[in-house]
Amino acid sequence: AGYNVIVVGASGAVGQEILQVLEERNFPVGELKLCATARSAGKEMLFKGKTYIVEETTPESFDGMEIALFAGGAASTEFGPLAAEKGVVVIDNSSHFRLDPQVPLVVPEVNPEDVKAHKGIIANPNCSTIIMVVPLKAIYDAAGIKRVVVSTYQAVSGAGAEGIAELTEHTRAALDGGEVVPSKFQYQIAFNLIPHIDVFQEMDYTKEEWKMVKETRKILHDDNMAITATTVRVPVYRSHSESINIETVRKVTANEAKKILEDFPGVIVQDSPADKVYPMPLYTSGNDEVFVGRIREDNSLDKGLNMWVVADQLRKGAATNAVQIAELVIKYGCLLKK
Ligand code: 2RA
Repeated sequence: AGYNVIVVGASGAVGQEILQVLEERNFPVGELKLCATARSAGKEMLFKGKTYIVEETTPESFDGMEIALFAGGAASTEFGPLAAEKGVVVIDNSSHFRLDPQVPLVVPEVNPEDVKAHKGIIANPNCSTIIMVVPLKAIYDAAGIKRVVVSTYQAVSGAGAEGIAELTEHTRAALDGGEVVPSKFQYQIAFNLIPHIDVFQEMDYTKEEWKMVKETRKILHDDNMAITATTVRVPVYRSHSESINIETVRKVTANEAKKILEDFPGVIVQDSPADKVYPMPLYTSGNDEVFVGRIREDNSLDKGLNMWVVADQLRKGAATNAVQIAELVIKYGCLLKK
């Protein structure tokens, strides 16, 4: 029994994490197919103790499949619509379809019902958006939100396995006095911060910053919410951190906010300054929750909150969120093939 699942982009950092999460959550997998570009075809990968050979993705790869998990990248554009036409429900981690009105953009703790409106493709939001919108939803429901100001401190895993490797290489070279050769990043990432993720667009904001603005409004169904973002690459391996300032409609004290967040699914509050308790990316990696700390009232606003949010970019930021969406597709019975 189970559902026939194809993972596209299986050999990359997100793809590997998707396999691990499918196994950990005991997702009801019937037949499993692992696909990637020709460059990765032939690689062996383990799932539930069984070895699978990665195949090159072709249109025929989707025959007989029911759910497709796309790790992201160009494959989504090339094969996503084709898979959906074949009756496969596509859960796509690329940015390509996220703002398409026909495509639900879903974080299961935030807007699960949107899954039901899918027409074959469901988009996984950008990692930095997912991490922000989980705690944001808790505050939004309790007190309404007028404006959000967010600054991110994004791990190198956001640039995939090569990004992870580059941090190691640059750090070693910097310490050994060797030559640092930037390739995934614009400059040396070791001992540095780079305020440039993706490409620059209108108003000299990057595409990463506009993603946080536009995706959050779509997920919360609130086009009036004022949001501004600054996204920065930092020398951290796997978890993204975000400093979030929120202007609320109704006043919320820090203690009220802490309680609201503690009660929200998918959030873990780590907030005890006297005991030096607050989330840090070195310790949140490998988890699926969004960790929140440094919860304070904004001293400069009548109705404002500050919080520090950290979560694993490869898991809740990508793989786990995608698998949770697949679980909703089954829960709501909205597969395409009956
Ligand atoms: C990054 N959010 O962090 C982008 C894509 N994962 O690089």
